[in-house]
Amino acid sequence: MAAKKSPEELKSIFEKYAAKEGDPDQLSKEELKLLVQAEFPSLLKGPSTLDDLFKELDKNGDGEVSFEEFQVFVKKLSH
Ligand SMILES: [Ca+2]
Ligand SMILES: [Ca+2]
Repeated sequence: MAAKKSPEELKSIFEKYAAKEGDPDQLSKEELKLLVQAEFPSLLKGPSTLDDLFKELDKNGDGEVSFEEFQVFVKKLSH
């Protein structure tokens, strides 16, 4: 498991990747992929794919992950 990150670190990670393209407050699937590959590669070693993760996080189905939706991911990390 990756070293635990503080809420502040997670927020700055979210902002860094969300700002790469399109809406700077929303993570696209591509941005989520870059974020997970760079910061949490261990999450992609299990059976769940990035598609599964993205679907799980994008609760309102608008094709992007808001910081609020990202909290589910944060909770996953703390388990
Ligand atoms: Ca974005
Ligand atoms: Ca969404």
